Amino acid sequence: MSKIAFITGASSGIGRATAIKLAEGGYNLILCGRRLDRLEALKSLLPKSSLVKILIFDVRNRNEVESQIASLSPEWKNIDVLVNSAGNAHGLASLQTSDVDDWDAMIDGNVKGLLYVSRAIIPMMVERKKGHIINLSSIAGKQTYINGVVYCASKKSVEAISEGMRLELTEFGIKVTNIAPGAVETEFSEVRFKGDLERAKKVYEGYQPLLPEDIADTINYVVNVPDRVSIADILIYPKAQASPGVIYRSK
Ligand code: 8X3
Repeated sequence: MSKIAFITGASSGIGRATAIKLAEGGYNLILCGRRLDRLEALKSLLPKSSLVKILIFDVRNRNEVESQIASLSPEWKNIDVLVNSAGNAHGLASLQTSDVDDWDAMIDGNVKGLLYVSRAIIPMMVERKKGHIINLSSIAGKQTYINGVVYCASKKSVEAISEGMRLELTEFGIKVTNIAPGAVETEFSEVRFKGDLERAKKVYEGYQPLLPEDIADTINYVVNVPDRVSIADILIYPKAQASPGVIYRSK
């Protein structure tokens, strides 16, 4: 079988764009997400030369994660690339006013979910003495901003997890790449603002945000460098952005 990439959060945004890019490059894919209809629609777009397996689970549900990954047949367990793309922001408010359920959603999805999936897949990579894990962090993992404390904390955790995975897995020939994008136009802001499309649109007004395809291109690059090369950490902004709060917009 050709190489296999396992992608969480594949039903939208960066995960979806990465699936398309890697399929074009000849990968077989395990597409993971919560929404079967979206994953089926994505599968129908992919080149027929790519074998595609769909797994439906919420990364926050540890039992689902474990049982879905355990259900893979032996040949599908030869996972070469894990893209931990699932994750979201919920709310944009100060610590003392924000909704504690939003904190749970972010810590459970962005941190614990990523860990559950990785915990299930890393032993397979260790056994084969090869593999590449790509963790989607954020500029929020590098710099904390007002009203985003828990989201930033969850992404700082991703940074720590990437660093720790690299320390523990290099010995087994497994690469770990941490990718921290700035503003990418996806459903991210729509989810953060709980469906308020007007508010979400404003985040990307007056400049050209990154597109999910830009991050997919980066992922495609890091998985295709020579085997001797390990790209550890990448920070990517749109041209108009200089920090989380500094974006130059046209008037
Ligand atoms: C998304 C980027 O700046 O909205 O992770 O936190 S930001």
